[in-house]
Amino acid sequence: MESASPGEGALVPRSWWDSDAPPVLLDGIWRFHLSPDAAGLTPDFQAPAFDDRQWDLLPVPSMWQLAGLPEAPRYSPPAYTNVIYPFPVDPPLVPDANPTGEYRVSFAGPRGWPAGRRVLRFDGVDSHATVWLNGTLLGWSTGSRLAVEFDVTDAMREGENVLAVRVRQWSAASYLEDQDMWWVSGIFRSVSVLCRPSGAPADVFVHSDFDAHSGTGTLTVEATDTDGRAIAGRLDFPGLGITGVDSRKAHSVTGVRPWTAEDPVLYRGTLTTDAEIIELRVGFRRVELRGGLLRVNDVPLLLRGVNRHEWNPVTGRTISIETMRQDVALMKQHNINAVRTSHYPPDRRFLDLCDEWGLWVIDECDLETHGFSLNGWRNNPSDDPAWQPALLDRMRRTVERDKNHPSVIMWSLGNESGVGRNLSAMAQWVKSRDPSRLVHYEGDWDSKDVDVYSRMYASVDEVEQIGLRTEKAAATEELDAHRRSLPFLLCEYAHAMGNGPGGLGEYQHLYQTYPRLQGGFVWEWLDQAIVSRRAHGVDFYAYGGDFGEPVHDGNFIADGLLFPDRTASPGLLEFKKVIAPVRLIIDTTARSLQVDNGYDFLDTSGLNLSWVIEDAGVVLGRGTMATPVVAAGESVTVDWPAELVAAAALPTADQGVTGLPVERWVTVTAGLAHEHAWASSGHEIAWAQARVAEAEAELAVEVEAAVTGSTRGIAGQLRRSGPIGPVSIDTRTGMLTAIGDVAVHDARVTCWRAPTDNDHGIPHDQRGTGRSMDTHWRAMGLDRLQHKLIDLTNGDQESTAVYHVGPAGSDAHALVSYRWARTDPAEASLEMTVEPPPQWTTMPRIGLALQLPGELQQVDWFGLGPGEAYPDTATAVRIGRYAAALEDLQTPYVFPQENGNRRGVRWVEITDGRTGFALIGKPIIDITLRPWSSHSLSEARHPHELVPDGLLHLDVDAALAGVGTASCGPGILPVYEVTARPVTLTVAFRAVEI
Ligand code: IPT
Repeated sequence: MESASPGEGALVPRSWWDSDAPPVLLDGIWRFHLSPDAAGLTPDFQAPAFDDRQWDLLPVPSMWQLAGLPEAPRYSPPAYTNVIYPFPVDPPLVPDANPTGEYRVSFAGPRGWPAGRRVLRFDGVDSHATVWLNGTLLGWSTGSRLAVEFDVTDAMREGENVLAVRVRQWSAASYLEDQDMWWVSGIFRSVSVLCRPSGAPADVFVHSDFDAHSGTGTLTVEATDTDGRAIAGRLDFPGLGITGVDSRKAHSVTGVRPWTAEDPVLYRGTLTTDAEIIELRVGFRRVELRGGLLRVNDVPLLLRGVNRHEWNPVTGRTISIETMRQDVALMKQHNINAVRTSHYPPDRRFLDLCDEWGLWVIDECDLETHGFSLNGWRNNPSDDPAWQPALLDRMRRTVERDKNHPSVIMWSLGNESGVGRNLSAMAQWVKSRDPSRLVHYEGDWDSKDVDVYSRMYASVDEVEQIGLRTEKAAATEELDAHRRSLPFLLCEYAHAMGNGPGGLGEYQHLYQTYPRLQGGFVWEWLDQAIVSRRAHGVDFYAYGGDFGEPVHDGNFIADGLLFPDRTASPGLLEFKKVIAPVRLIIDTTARSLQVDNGYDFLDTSGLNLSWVIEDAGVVLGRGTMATPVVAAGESVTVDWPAELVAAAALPTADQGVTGLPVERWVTVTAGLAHEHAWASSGHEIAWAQARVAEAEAELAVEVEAAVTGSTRGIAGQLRRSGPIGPVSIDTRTGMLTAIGDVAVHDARVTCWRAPTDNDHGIPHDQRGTGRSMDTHWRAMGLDRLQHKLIDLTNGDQESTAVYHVGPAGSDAHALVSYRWARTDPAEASLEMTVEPPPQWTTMPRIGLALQLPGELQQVDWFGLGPGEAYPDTATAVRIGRYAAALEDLQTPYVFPQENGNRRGVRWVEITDGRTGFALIGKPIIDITLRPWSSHSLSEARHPHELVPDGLLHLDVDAALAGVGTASCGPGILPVYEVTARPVTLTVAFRAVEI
């Protein structure tokens, strides 16, 4: 348990296959007992006669720390740390307090199996397992996410068998498994007993090469016995015209359809040996590094990837085939074409799905020693010869299990494990065992052992330098020359924690500009939270610290493109749009559409184009248009169909809403022409919008009779409020007190937001202060501004108030003027000019915050939508007319933070269903509406702590900062910052009745 050895007694690792010698699954309800430490271990529990009837029942597979949840952990609690080990770094020793699960199950030995070896297989046990069958010690194993098999030919009986497994949470191997994830344990993947008939192969290695020039596929199926000698067999692949051929020879097939992630063609066949019929699924493709580029079938790839941990908020790393299907389908639906299995090989069935539905895979070894970095990398197992067998064992088990998956194009040595000889040894072993794929590892920036230069969270500027090949040199000339010959990948970028990631488009632009930049993998796919329950019955998503861990990394575990329940976050929608494989460019002058095909292999014949043209959401016409067949990488321009040209020339549609601005927009959509396993026909892949100049210049703007209305506010306000058009202004302060009948409270400038996870992070690029935005903004006092009236003019139908606005203790203040004027009888406009002091350098927002009656819950707007958007996350939203209830305008980030901004708003109506008011941007505004204040939002630690306070909090912004990715990576790009420059918000108000 405290030895650097990988284990004892296991069989040589091999590839997985389905055969006519089917497994007996031992998954089900087992007996379980947890001991908190060595003293509590059960003597002789492995003896078949041991009476386990008092023990608990626990499902296998499962993770014991999640048992009892959501109420409370029944055994030991889950714990989350990122880099830091949750135990003293004293390798190979681990703490005495070592939660240990003892498992027992009895099963009937299968009858009628052919003669041969019997094998007990564990697909995943976290982290250290000692295994007995019928009291006989079979051995022990580590490598939590790696399969292990034991020979049970002698130990297994035909009648009743008793399997006993002791699973320790901590072992020497824990030092190799410091991935950024929950520390949870148990037999968490399937357990089975297999028959390996006498004379059947011990391993099968399928080589399926493809020559893109000749279109010829070459199939070689290498079946070997336990000594590595070739076994004779017969190959049958009806789809390839191969019947009954000798499997030991290479078979060339002309005219095969190659496998790509875009068109994952698999040929099904069998390998028949004297002892077993093995089912094979073959994809023909050639992965190579040529001309400094990663190519498949000769074509350089552009990877639009994500990092995927295996996680389910209820079952942890035990996940069902349905969840795997859901993940692959969601990835495909969102234009993702690649996955890095961070940071361990996934359940093998996930790779089957990647083969079938098409994803490029970087299969990563189960290795991370990141916590050694906190101790100056002293004693890092990556460079200590004592650990070499363990590291090689992990690499070997990764490659051997997964080597027959066409989707796997790269092997990754692991993650964040520093540098060292053992990593070099792993790379060398991989290259000799499987030269048909590339080797990846990020942790050694000199890239000496690898075939791709890989980095994480590099800034846009640095990535551009790499694209231009003007990056800083590697450690030696030789290493530098090698690295410059390599393509570049961001194996992690765009940290999807909370609101964000911002700035995806800038990276995508670089990938599309510089051939050396072959794409990247967003960190990460899913928020890894745990469903937990508060005493009063409220379920919530728990993160680090919620289980009382003394050392933890808080909500850094909730950093995915999917929320924990696998619904898409705004970040995923943004990613889908940014990486869309097809780009549509609408030319409203030429009445044409340009179709740029960014697929690597496919032409556009799998897509259907359709269009719709609208006046502020009122549809003037819609239809389809013929899709030009554009080859991969090419571009074609076609004319609009006559119906679209005609619709574009129609007079302005009646809005049913008076006086609000109308714009005409055309939207073109590319959807799937056919049904796929992962999406139905019509599923949207790409879209574009453009504003069409209206044929009729005249907009029907009928101004209704003056609506000044009376106010509902307190008497004093009423008396002293002077109506300006539909609004009432306090004549003592120059501040808004009512819009029509709607009382307004505290309408004043705001320059602050509830910090996002990214606002909490210190930008890696260290631009500016080296502090987080949150620290900076609070130091400036932007969260606690006070007003001092300097000048007030009350005129007839207008009012101007000038204020100094600054925080306590500081002599820096903004000069803010509120200028109200009647624009017409029904409309009043505000021009708020804010001149921030130079000391405020960079700010989250400049806008007007209003508090309104809480009954105003219905929101109807014309602008970008339907989802939230910030300046650097505004690609996925489109112009339209949208309606939403207040609660649906809140984005449920696992950690509460600024969210829900609606951008590019032309006008918005906010009502209680009958009356309310409209805001009209001059020309556009950002709006956020919440049932609580930004201050409450910034105090809450979980969404359920947020309670509506009876008011509607509305922010109307003239300037809003982007979100960036500083939670792990670069900060907000300069172009998306709000700098201390004068800003004017111009907005008109109307009272409305529905
Ligand atoms: C990087 C890790 O590789 C990944 O596992 C995860 O922790 C991610 O960061 C942040 O969520 S390492 C980081 C120090 C750059």
